[in-house]
Amino acid sequence: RAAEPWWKSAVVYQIYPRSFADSDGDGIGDLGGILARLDHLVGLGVDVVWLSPVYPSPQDDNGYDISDYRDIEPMFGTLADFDRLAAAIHERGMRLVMDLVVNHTSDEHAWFRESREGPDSVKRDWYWWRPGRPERGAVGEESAAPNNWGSFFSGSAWQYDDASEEYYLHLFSPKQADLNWENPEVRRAIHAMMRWWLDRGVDGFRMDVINLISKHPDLPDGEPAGDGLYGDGSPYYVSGPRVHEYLAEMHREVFADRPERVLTVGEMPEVTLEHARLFTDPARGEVDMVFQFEHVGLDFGRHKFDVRPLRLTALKESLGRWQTGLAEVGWNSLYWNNHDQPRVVSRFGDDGPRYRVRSATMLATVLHLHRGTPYIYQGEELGMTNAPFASVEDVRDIEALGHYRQAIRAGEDPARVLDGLRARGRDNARTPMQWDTSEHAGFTTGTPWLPVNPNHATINAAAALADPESVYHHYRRLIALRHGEPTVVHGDFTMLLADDERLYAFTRHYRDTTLLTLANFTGEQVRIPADLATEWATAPLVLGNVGTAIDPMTLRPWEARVQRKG
Ligand code: ISL
Repeated sequence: RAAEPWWKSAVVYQIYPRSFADSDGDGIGDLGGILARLDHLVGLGVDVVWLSPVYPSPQDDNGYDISDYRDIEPMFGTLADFDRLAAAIHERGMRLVMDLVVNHTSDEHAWFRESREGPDSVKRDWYWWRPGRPERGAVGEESAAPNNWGSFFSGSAWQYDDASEEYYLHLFSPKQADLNWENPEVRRAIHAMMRWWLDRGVDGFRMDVINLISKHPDLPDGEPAGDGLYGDGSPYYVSGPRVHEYLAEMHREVFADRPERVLTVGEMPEVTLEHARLFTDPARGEVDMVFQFEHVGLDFGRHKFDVRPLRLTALKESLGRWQTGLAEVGWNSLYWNNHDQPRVVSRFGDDGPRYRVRSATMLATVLHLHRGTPYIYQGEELGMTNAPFASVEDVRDIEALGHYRQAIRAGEDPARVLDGLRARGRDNARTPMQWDTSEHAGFTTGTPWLPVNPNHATINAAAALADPESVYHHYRRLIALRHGEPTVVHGDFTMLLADDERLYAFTRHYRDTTLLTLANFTGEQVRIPADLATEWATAPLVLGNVGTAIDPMTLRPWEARVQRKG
């Protein structure tokens, strides 16, 4: 196993800088704030810090709209602050992974400004400019757009530019213009930028929507989607025609001949297991692992804001299939949360006072005992919950606001649309980190850009550190277990009780050791099926969330346990 890459036994911690810690009182988190809080991560025991984007940006999508790839957003600090932070992370034995957002740039990026100068600009072809279709409507209107694709943030995926009388493609907001990867100069500029960051000492990249970078060059209309307002362009850009070629080229140009082994993780909405196997097959040299979205889409109705209950059997079928599918070739990333997802304890657990800690630690146990690299999103280790947004006035996220406007225009009931935002809106993940009981939870001395969750009076890092039974200490124990027990890293995976709607059970096996993970996804006591109970009755407890006295026949509400044989 000596040749195994370091990231197979690593745990990654994601920081969303604007909501982590504010060092200068402007109400927005920054690099100085992160530096001052590194001990929190050291105590937890994580190996890698991933920073969501800290580059200069108009912040239309909180930094996922980058206007300069080689600098730091002034609100977050300077390049010198960045170098200090990187050095401090390295001194503590951790690594640093940067977000890489290269499907699109800000419309304020110098490349786009130049591209926008007109059809003769040498950078015109760096983006997707197309004339309108006058036969469909008045040029300049959405109806005459080059095709019928809708954007991820509602509305058309095309923005009209008056000066040149053409439209440009934006799969996300109009301020996030899609780069044209067909153009080799675009790819070379991105590779050079990536090498520049690696030379500065970063240890890897989390690649934003990297499976969307290759578009079918004809940009064909899509079939009517969802509410029928726009066409679904995804067949023409999800894992598009040249994406594997582009990632293999990037690997050759940026990563292949560097002395150090870096981490590359591709964020890939709608990626299939079949493509993921190709993306992560080491022999192909594309990326180390992908973020897939299947398990966080099982409770969607017509769309993400249309809330349906999760069926546990569906979750097990999905995660189990990914475990098996990437067992021989490739590697999984494991996550419940990130800055785009609602808080998992509110979504799949119970965030009420009685069972919040129990259900959060149960969910953590299940995830961290799977095979793959776990990602912890800031505040998840405290069992932070969704936020109580009183009205749409409290919502900041561009995706949620776009959906709200579109749904109201389509005649939906505002109260119900707001319920959807409360359950699924991305701001749930973006309320400030809860450090202590002080006014703004120790996040800032100013006014936070998004209000702190009032429950910081009880849910906060200071309280969690002081309580050995807290969610924080449970995460710490799970991370230590992964570092000390090779079965958690390397063991093969077998799902048990696949048809059970209440219990999640699986084993991991490596050499002479088998670990059983058994978890109750309900707030009721549940009997363990007799043969499983008998088989494991005397196996010692490695880790659990209800103390050390386990009942071999039943699981208490939201109980999780890991037992060992061999
Ligand atoms: O948030 C989502 C769930 O509805 C997705 O549509 C999300 O936009 C998608 O997963 C891509 O996410 C990434 O790229 C976006 C950015 O807004 C997200 O924050 C980022 O994680 C565009 O850069």
